[in-house]
Amino acid sequence: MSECLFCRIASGSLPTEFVFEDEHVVAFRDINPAAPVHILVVPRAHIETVADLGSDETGVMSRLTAAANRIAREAGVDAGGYRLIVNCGREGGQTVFHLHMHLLGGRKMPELAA
Ligand code: DGP
Repeated sequence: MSECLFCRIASGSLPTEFVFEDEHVVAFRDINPAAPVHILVVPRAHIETVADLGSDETGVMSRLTAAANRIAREAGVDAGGYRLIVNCGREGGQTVFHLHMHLLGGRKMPELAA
């Protein structure tokens, strides 16, 4: 059995309600939400970080973005706007080492610090 948390969620071995799923991607609510809408969009394939994507794997990010845009529309945050974040590595704030995109919406996001 995979020890990776998001592999276990994606495979269904750790029961989690999906807000979206298809052949390549699953999406579910963040356990520690930082906004009224805080969804994690995750490839089913185990890729540790965005830095591990090869030049022939850019489709992975396209799929995550397309899913996030669709979920944002369904959650009703598309008109007001939302934030998509991919943390990479420890100094990038990544804590779960399975590539994922955060979709944050439903409140005004602060400007990024310089
Ligand atoms: P990051 O720091 O970018 O690696 O984001 C990891 C996110 O994963 C963090 O916001 C909390 C969330 N998270 C951690 N464990 C679980 C879990 O078991 N279930 C869910 N739904 N989210 C989790």
